Amino acid sequence: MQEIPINTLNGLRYGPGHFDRAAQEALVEDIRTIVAEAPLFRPVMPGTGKPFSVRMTNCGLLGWVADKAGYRYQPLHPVTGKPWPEIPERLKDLWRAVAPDAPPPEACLINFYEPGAKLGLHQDRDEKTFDAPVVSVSLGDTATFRVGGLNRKDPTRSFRLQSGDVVVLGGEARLIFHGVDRILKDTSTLLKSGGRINLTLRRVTPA
Ligand code: MD3
Ligand code: FE
Repeated sequence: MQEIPINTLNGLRYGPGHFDRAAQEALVEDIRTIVAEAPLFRPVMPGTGKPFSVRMTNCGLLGWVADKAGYRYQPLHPVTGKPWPEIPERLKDLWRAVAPDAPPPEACLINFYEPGAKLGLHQDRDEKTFDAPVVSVSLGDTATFRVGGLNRKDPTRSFRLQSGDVVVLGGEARLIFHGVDRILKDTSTLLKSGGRINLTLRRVTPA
């Protein structure tokens, strides 16, 4: 894992190709099982009700949801009313490897990007603790991903995230603004119908 300084902030670590093709295929199988139990849903912006271009689901004790009422973590799927499926063992292994000092992850948000989907610049601040890092895994088509600073107007840089890449956002970088500008079509053969999956493992409550 290489440390990438963001202006002067420490805590963004990048592991290009962390998962090889076989491990990526195994992760996709894990995700298919989860999605069969906890179907993808399309969140809407609180207040305006504008739909996200990204569809989502979760695994873990808690899942992140967005609806007209707000953004929050909750223990039940918003459509089925069932608990989220468990976090797959190979993702718990990843967390232990890259965040050995953090308590176990409570949530894994699964984002599914069709070509054309994007995620505007935002901070991840719905958690009740920012002590643990956010750990991200990219699968499928390459994304151009943007990271800024702690203020929305800070300068941003963009990176490409490829299938199998892992990013760890901790320390001073935990609250930086970030987003996904675009998905580069036909850049991976991992997902039969194309698109991109991003997994983010999160600790939500203090240990
Ligand atoms: C966390 N996902 O789900 S992950 C999100 O590629 C989200 O789907 C993006 O942002 C995606 O909230 C990016 C990698 C990432 C990058 C910067 C971060 C996660 C981060 C900065 C702070 C916290
Ligand atoms: Fe985010």
